Amino acid sequence: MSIDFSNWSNHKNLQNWILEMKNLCKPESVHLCDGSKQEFDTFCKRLEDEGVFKRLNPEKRPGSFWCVSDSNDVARVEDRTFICSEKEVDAGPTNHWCDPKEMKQTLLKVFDGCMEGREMYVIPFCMGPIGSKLSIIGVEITDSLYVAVNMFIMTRMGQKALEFLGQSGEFVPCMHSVGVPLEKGEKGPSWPCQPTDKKYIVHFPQEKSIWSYGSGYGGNALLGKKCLALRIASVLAKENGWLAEHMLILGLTSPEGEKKYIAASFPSACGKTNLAMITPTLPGWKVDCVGDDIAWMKFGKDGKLYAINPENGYFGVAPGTSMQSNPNAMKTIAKNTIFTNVALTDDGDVWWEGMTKETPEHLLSWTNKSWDKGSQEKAAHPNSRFTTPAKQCPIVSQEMDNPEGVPISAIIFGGRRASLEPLVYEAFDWNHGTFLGAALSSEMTAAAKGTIGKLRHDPFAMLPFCGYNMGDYFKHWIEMGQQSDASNLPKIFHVNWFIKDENEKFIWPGFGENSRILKWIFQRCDHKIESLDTPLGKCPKVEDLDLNGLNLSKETLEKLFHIDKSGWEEEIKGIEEYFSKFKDHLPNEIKDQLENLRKRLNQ
Ligand code: SAT
Ligand code: MN
Repeated sequence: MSIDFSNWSNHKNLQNWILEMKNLCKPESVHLCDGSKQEFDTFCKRLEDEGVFKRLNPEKRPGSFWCVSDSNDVARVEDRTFICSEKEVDAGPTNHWCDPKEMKQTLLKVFDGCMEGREMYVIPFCMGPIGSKLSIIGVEITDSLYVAVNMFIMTRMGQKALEFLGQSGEFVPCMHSVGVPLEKGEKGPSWPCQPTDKKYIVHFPQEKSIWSYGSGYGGNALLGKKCLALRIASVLAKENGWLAEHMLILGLTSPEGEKKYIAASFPSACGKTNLAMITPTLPGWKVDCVGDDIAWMKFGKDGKLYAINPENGYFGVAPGTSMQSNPNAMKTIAKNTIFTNVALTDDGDVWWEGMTKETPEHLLSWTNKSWDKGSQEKAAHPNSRFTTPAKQCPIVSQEMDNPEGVPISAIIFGGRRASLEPLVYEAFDWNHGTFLGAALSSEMTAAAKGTIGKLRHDPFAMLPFCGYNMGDYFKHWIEMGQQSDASNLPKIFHVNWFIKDENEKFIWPGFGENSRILKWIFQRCDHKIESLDTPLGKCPKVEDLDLNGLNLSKETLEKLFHIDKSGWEEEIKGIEEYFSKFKDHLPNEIKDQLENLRKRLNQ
């Protein structure tokens, strides 16, 4: 069987690669995607006919679908994620490394015939605005129709990507299979996948290629996202002097009409989507959303750092999303959305924990079982997700398609910390800010397989996403700071929305109220207000924080900014031990920052 490439692409390398992969995977047929609405609708209909998708009640949620995954395929599998650089040291101590030749052998074996009895879909996609110098093209080959329709929402895919690629442009080959071939006529499971220890999420940073096997879920399978836009892009960024970061991008406009862009980095499932779409409680302040997960940033000719969001949709955590916590997300997902692993209501709509005050009496849970109110089990999986078009967000930024990106004034780092880290502080300078990113720790969430709530180091919220040695990544950040002068560099901040009291209750209201902190950051960028030097960094003067109407007690306020010296001494020991992993790849600048912090605390 040959493939008819006419009317699709005459890119010879692309054609050859597709033929090679077809010969390896031996699919029954090949579908070259054009990215049209008609194609998307046909695919969704097919998923419906196969019983994978259930169409939601069109009166409640038009154009939307519900589906559930296999219970062994619900999150990223970090233990099965590999960085196969030529040298082990280039993957660094935080990544799983495997010799590229050895891994290729393994992959060629598992991919051999892996698509038998299935259709192979070829998905050309563009990460970033079409035509932007910052954008990168990928082509994902997959045997999962679910992946194809998700890629349709998450990326700019199909003919427009192919046109941008032209006859000889470069692309990142992204090979994906769920790893479950079918006998002739066999139907197979509705969510085919392999057990965890047979999954492979593999990156070849030298060759710039991705191979993913055995999982159909999220970042394991939608290869434009974490695999390309973070792991491979971080390597490209290091090679070419830019940054590929796990950051949201938002525009903040003051009541006076002045606008600044802020990028913010938090680990998975720590509220990036909520902050990116925040509804400020402060009168007159407005936010628009450029992106909720990934930022690619490069210095412009004017010395300012410009950011684009490479994605075209949101793959957001459903539980906890409500009209109170994130009304803009709720409006975004009102239609044309794919829901994975949430619960289904009796009237054909979706539900998850935290969505409404009242829990429905009866649901179909994410495990496809009848579920009654009061049940011990969660109705929706904690890492259940919505896949939804960015353009549907009521506050989507007009700049989302701007090929030049938006100028970043501030960068925020944050994690989930029940104690120790105060509500907000500012770094003394770029190198100190780089240290704050490097020293970031956060309690683990359901976004990855692992122990929920366990505190772990997660530098720059990039622990699972950095495609090379994390020590070299720190160095790259230090060097980026030397590309421009201090007046043009974004200011760097650290925040912690998750401080708890003795009764395990959050003491900061969070969500829309975080706009109070954004206002302080905004004003600090203009040097409009002064700050208070502390051992950790520059803290707000109480009178400069707009806390009007919050009714915070003096005691709470103190807790929010308390610096626990002995706690910090322990923290420093932990950071030092963690940094020692990086051996001579840890930049001296970062070592110095840790020493400076220790000295400031002891003063
Ligand atoms: O599954 S994803 O990797 O896309 C989500 C996340 O962990 O941020
Ligand atoms: Mn993420």
